[in-house]
Amino acid sequence: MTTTFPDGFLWGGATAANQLEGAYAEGGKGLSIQDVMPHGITTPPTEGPTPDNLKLEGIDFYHRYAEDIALFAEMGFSVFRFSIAWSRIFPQGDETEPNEEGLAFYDRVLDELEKHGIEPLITLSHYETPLHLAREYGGWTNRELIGFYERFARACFERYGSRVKYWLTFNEINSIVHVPFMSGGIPTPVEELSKSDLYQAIHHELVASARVTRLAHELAPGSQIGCMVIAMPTYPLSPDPRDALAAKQAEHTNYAFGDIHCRGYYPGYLLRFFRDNGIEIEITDADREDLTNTVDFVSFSYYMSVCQTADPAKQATGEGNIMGGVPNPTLEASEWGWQIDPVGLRIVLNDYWDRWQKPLFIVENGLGAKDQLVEVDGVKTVEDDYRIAYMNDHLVQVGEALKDGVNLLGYTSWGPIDLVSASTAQLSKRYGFIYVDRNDDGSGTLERFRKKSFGWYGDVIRSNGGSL
Ligand code: BGP
Repeated sequence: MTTTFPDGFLWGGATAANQLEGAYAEGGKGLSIQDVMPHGITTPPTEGPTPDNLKLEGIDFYHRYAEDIALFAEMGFSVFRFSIAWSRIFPQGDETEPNEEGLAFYDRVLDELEKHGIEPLITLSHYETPLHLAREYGGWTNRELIGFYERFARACFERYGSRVKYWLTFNEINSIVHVPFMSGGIPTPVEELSKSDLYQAIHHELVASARVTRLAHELAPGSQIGCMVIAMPTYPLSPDPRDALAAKQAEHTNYAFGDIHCRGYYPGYLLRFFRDNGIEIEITDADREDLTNTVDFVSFSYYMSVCQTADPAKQATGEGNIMGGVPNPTLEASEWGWQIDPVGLRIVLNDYWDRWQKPLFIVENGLGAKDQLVEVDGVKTVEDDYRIAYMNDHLVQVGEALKDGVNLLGYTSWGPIDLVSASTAQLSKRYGFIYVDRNDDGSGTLERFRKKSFGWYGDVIRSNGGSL
């Protein structure tokens, strides 16, 4: 079988602590913002953890990681992306000493990965700001968060730096523009949050990301640090140049994060956006210096594309899409309104490579769907041909991008094992190759079952993309 995927291409899956670990109060863990977000991203947080929050138990990866990693190994994973729950290491976020029990848990996960020859890819912050930092400090609007985050990162690099090469600083850092509480731990209701406060918080995250990049290079020589953005190509709704400009400007909102991470300074279009909108933020000389610590690679999630128009009458927002944009009349959508666009992935790969000339890493992609557990020859499984079709179509386009000359390090599908959805906080929006018996009402045995896609993905990995 011929393949366009290079030798050593990393194949695997991606997860986040808050969506699969569970054990929210074990091992000395403090509360994170997710522990008070039982109903997804649109409902205000609760006072404390409530029993209807599926994330509190997740899929119990905290206790079942060995079994789950063995299943990933069975598919042939060479990389596994997971996040370190900040509040396991610094329960409140502002302590000076890390929590040993929390550190020890990720030692065990890393041991297990090592046993199977799986490379770890760690996200330092995946929508999991310690709740205390949100409530007492206003989340990332507060400059003090830079120091707390740096201390957390230092503890991780000191402990795991010798065995972890790939690190991501903030998951989907550009999502903070749309979901400031989940992404930036900012408790102010969106309607009351000023643009200056929002962009100040963004600035703090960008400085923190750059400082931690420098720190990793100092403490863990050879480590590779990436930024992580939501990639969502935005097409003009029509050939009208005004629509093309509107699309470009919408892309700028996303590009800005990659531009600063890769170039080390604020782009002119963003400074103009600040001027036009009366946005004033504090950027010190030391911040400017810090920002010059650029990333080694660019990683991104890719689920969909959108359109943009200059015509206010046509500016309807697509359903279920936090990033905005106008639905594309040429594309089908998932059950949650996310428009399916495999070619868009080739476009993004070319675009990012042309723009930044840094190695790329696809760290999320997949189809959320309502799966049906059935019995075939006495074995419980899910016949998820729709998921196989989605992923196959996307990976074929990845192959095309490789032929276009794009430098791509690897591919981790989102949620290789079913976990709690970020946007809906439910389990019924499933992405996995492995089905987990847990339902939206919390019932279920937590037993794991291989879906049809499990075998399909294993074949893709073993043939290094040759079976696509
Ligand atoms: C990304 C997040 C993930 C994840 C994924 C799928 O935005 O980084 O945490 O959950 O999207 O989204 P959802 O779970 O809402 O379907």
